[in-house]
Amino acid sequence: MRLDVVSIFPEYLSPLRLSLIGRAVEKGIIDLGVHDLRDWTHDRHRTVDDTPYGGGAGMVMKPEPWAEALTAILGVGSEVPDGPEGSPTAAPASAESGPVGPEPAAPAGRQDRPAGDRPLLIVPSPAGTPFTQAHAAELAGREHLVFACGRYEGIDQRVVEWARDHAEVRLHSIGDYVLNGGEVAALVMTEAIARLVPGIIGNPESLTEESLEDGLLEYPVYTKPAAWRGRAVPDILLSGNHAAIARWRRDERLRRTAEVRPDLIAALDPAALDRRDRAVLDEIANADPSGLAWGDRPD
Ligand code: 6GU
Repeated sequence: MRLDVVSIFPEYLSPLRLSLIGRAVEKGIIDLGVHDLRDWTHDRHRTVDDTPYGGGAGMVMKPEPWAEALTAILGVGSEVPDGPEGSPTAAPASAESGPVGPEPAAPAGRQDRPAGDRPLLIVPSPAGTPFTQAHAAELAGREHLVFACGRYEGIDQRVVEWARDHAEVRLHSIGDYVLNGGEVAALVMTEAIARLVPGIIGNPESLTEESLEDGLLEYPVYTKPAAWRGRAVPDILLSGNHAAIARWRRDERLRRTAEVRPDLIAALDPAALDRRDRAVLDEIANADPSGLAWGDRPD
């Protein structure tokens, strides 16, 4: 997988060189480029922002540096220049020497490739679609992901519109709160994606049993000692009865999820629930006087 990130704070992305993703980059499973947007400016002050049309607080990221950066990174072919103040679209020499990402952007012309192989441009934004595990799993199979990290009040809207002619473009949010910029959100999304890329995690089984893969939260886990500060590990986990342990774990997942994320329970496919699942959920619903039993729920 090729992974490019563009930011005015490339140092913010240095965690991509650590741990799991860092090792994948070293092994060549992930080909990483971190780029400083200011490398595509041409004025003395390396300006990336300007005041918003229509007024209002804050600054907006100018379209020209973004278009030049994305032209180089997405491998856009012959483009109409921006106009009199526009400039050639080739990446400047320094573009590929960000502090954490010296690799060149791979050329990625697109018209003649299958849709899934087109570069995918992800714009982290609180106005985007909520990013989920299902998105992470889908994106882990992509050839080329590019994250465009905005700051200030955002990037000029025309950049997104223009980019749609050259790549698949998606806006994603990581939750209902406001960050100062897209960098941390890009880190969150790349971690969720990269750990699903084949060859990155030693034991792929640990991926399939996990929280949210099937719409439920994780069961509680325990390790030695069996008794600690007056608290015992649940007996069943010491029983050696693997079927009973699996059932207990599933019950715990259902209980936990019903307690803290009833929205996830409501979203479950009823066909994915067995009789025992329904009994556990009914028990929880009956214990809660305001709750509807599973079978009584609308839909
Ligand atoms: Cl993706 N960006 C910013 N700036 N704030 C956010 C976010 C993204 N997701 C939640 N809050």
